[in-house]
Amino acid sequence: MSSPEEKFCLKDVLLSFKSCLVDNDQDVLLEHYLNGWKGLVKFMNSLGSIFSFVSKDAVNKIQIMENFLKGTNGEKYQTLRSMVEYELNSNKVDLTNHSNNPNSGCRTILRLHRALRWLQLFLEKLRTSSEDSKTSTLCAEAYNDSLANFHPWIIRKTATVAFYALPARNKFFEVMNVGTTEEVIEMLGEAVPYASRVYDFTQELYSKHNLLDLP
Ligand code: 1Q0
Repeated sequence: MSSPEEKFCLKDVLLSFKSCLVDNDQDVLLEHYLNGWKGLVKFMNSLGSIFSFVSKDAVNKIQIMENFLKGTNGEKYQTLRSMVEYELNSNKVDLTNHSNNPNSGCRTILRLHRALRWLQLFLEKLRTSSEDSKTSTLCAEAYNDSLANFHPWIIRKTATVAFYALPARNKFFEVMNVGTTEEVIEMLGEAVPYASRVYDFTQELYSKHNLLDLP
């Protein structure tokens, strides 16, 4: 478990996904979006090293995006809309072959975007779960309905085994550091719609540009 100063703050994550939405939900600020993910990774790390294979991948993808933001074309990566426009116009997106440009911003964000769908489903399941619900089951159901469709067998297997190490629902709520169960449920009720709005915008943007299957 993490030390107190590293304690996960659900509210901060919530606010990152809220504050990344701009232009009436018609764009997403990358920096705030990545801050949301960083908060989630902190939480995942506090659950123990069993999820380090997940957090390593997430951190790696966050890092790729931060490098774009800090790079010479950083201003092109301020928002998802500007990133898509820039990368498509400058042929930085490889639509068919992963090897030419393996780490475009578009394909990297797509991986996080798919994971956001898992998060959205998982949080909604947690929010509406009963006291005796098993977090491993809720997590596996959310995973099977989202990310699993994009993962090879070996990752699906590893993830499914790791889910059994998730803390029980009450412990989970406690680690979130929000307050009583009622307060956690209320917070989740606020969090899910923000994550959903970010997800919906990205899905529409990617679908419009045929980017949803980027290798
Ligand atoms: C709390 C439990 C965490 C469970 C996480 C479920 C997701 C399992 C995903 C398994 C990913 C395995 C690692 C590698 C995958 C990559 O192959 C894959 C594709 O990338 P690429 O470059 O090979 O094409 N990568 C991904 O699919 C991205 C996966 C990112 C997952 C990020 C998950 C972050 C989780 C945060 C914990 C949130 C805690 C929830 C409660 C918070 C309340 C607000």
